[in-house]
Amino acid sequence: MNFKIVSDSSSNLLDFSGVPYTTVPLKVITKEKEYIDDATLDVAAMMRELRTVKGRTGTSCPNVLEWKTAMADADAVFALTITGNLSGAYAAAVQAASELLEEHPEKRICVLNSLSTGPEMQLIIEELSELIGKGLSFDEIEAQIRAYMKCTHLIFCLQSLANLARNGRVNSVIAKVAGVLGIRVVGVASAEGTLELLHKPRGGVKALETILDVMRSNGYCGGPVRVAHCENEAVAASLVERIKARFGTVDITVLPTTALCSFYAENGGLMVGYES
Ligand code: X90
Repeated sequence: MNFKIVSDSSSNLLDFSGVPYTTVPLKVITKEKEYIDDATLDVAAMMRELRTVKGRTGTSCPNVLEWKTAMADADAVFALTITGNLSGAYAAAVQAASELLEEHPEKRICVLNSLSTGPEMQLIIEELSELIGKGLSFDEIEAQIRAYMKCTHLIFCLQSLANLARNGRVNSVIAKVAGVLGIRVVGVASAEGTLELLHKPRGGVKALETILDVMRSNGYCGGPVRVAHCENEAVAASLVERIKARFGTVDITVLPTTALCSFYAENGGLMVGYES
């Protein structure tokens, strides 16, 4: 069987070696322009331009045809999407798989709703790649990855929820009542794949300590960690140091967010994927 992993671009992982891999891009949309979340985009330039843009800005998910095209050249596909509760990406991928399977019943396609995004998706992609590398059957890989996904988590720290609230991805009434539109907030991807706001830490150091506390109380004990940051390399590095200081040698890597996560996490945003 020739296997392939297809992810939408909210994983921030536009390239991945070792196994056939493609991303299908989400888009960031302004009145004048569409930014396609792929490896050719200059994300820093997009973020600069967005600061001066007037009028509505939003995003759109990959369509059925884009998913189908990405899935078409393999016999066995694992497709991973951003949470289906905040985006149409999962529904489009499911539709693409069902159309492809109708045309090619011999194919195997498994569409996985991450109920999350960013670095939690990165962990799932890396695990899929390992399972494929072990030479397991399609069904075994599917069973193992679904089990693995039960113990991966996402925690985030954002300096602004403005784009999330404006686009209806976080309840803006709750955001206002909680008083979090102007200040730093720590939250997690809930079991339903929505944003759950947990804390309003005062100060950057407190925010990092809060992330560590939440991870630990949620069962983290030294497994792999994937960090993504939006123009916040120094604080991401400081989080890595703190995790190592508390847990010792940890397999931990840091990536910048690409377009979709940059748009919603906004400047200063941190996202952390980990295993419990
Ligand atoms: O379909 C679309 O247009 C995309 C909509 C995406 C909406 C949410 C993206 C959130 C990105 C923010 C912090 C982590 C949130 C975790 C949610 C489960 C990053």
